[in-house]
Order: sequence, then structure tokens, then C-alpha cells
Amino acid sequence: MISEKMQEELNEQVNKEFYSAYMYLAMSAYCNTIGLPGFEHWMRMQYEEEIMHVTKMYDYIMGQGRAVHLKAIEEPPKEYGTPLEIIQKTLEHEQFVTKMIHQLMDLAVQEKDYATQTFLQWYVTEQVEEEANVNDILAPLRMVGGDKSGLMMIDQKLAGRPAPV
Ligand code: OFO
Repeated sequence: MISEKMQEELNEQVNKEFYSAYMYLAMSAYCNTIGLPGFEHWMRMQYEEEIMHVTKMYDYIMGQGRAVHLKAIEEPPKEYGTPLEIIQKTLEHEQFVTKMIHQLMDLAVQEKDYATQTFLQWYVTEQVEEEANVNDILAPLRMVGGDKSGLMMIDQKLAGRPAPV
């Protein structure tokens, strides 16, 4: 069984992952309003991915015989600026989440909680992928600058993001 401290911290992370889901859904809605259906779709898939992160952690806490405490989810912003700013904010957010996952891992190491270390390893790897995915969008976006046809091409590419498995 995990410690009470670990239970509390994982509960906090469940809340943060819910916030991520909520924020990406808000970003998706925002992308709809600015006429970027590919960005809208990509953010919607990201929302679904975050729900998967939440559920995985929720199941782990319960599987360890601990209760899950679902707290209020912070309201995300309504607007996210230009396409470049949207993706920059996405990267900043993922870097923030990576930091939180690493802090959880630090606690698991400190507590010699081997089960949670193994569990969190999945998130450590996932965060590398999350950041890489965002960087893959950021680089071409920076390259096209204000060019509309370049932006449309990126939008079309983002429309092809498959649903998370
Ligand atoms: Fe759950 O990784 Fe993104 O936020």
C-alpha cells in the first residue's frame, strides 16, 4: 500500500491531469472560433489523452487500496492568442507537467516506494513524448511565420492526428 503522503500527492496529480484535459478542451474550442479545424482536432485528441492519464492514475490509487479525492478543477483561460502562442503555451504546460511528474518520482524514490516508481516510469516516458509532439508542431510553425498557406498546411497535418489508444 502507498503512504498517505503519496496518496495525497497522486490525488493532486489527478487534479492537475484533469486540469490539463480541461485546458486542452478549452484550447480546442478556441481553435474552432479562430477557424483552425486541424488545431481544434489536435487539441481534442490531446484532451482525450489527458483523460487517459487521469484514469490510469485514478485506477492506480484505488488499486493500492487508497481513496481518490476528486477536487474542484481550475477554470482554464478562454483565449490563447495566435497559433504560435497556442503551441508555445502547450509546450510550457507540458514542461510544467513533466516537472510535477519528476517531483512525484522524487517522493517515490525517497520513500523507497518501488511500485509507484514503476508506475510513474510510464508517465516519465509519456512526458518525453508529449514534449516531443509539441516541439514537432512548434518548429514548422516558427518557420512559416505569418504565411497563411503555410499555416493551412500545418492545420491540415494536425487534422490527421489519430485518437489515443
Ligand atoms: Fe498528462 O500530460 Fe499533458 O498535461
